[in-house]
Amino acid sequence: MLNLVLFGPPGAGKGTQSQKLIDKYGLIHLSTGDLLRGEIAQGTKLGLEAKKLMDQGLLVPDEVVIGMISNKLDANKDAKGFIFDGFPRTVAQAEALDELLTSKATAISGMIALEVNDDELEHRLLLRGKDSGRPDDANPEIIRKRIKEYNEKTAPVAGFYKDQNKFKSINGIGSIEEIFDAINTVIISY
Ligand code: B4P
Repeated sequence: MLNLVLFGPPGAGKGTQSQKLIDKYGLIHLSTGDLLRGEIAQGTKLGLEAKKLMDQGLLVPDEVVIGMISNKLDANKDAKGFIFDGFPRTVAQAEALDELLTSKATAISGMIALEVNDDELEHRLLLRGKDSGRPDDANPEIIRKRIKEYNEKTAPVAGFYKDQNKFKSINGIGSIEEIFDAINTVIISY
């Protein structure tokens, strides 16, 4: 099974590259951001709670996203593999993911981190915010809050996978095809 964690700050290109990887490898895409936005669109209690945090650029509680991922893994028992996009975002989430996968007799193949500087991230997110309708992309202050949240809570997740010799970092600046080629080079090495 190919189980890939696509990692990087908000706007690094995780969602963009995930779409291309699904097409190429037939993997199931598990984006906690998309799952949360789905809950918001349906107006569920979970969605209403998550929206308050997401609109401020804050992470939603670990137990909420771990529960969503657990349900999706159970619902896709015959999958060839998974792309985890935007998850795990804390070390507690990474530990929970390892336990969930071990219970299904599988494991993470590797984490691929997209490196992009803060100015470029802000530029990309503001550009997307012009027509995405995402409140968290529309405002420079909220974007900076998301990047701060990433540096404080999410960046340490890289260490978790480095300790397991599963971490590879690539340049996330360049054309979408150039970055996709670099990701594929890493996948071939698994
Ligand atoms: P996400 O939906 O994961 O959003 P994101 O970090 O902004 O990344 P995304 O994948 O959408 O953007 P991409 O880089 O592809 O999270 C949103 C919120 O949900 C979080 O702030 C948090 O509140 C909550 N949340 C989600 N998961 C959570 C978790 N596990 N725990 C707790 N809370 C959680 O693309 C950005 C833009 O760049 C696009 O417009 C794209 O077109 C452009 N782009 C991509 N590649 C490019 C390139 N090479 N060159 C130029 N532009 C490029």
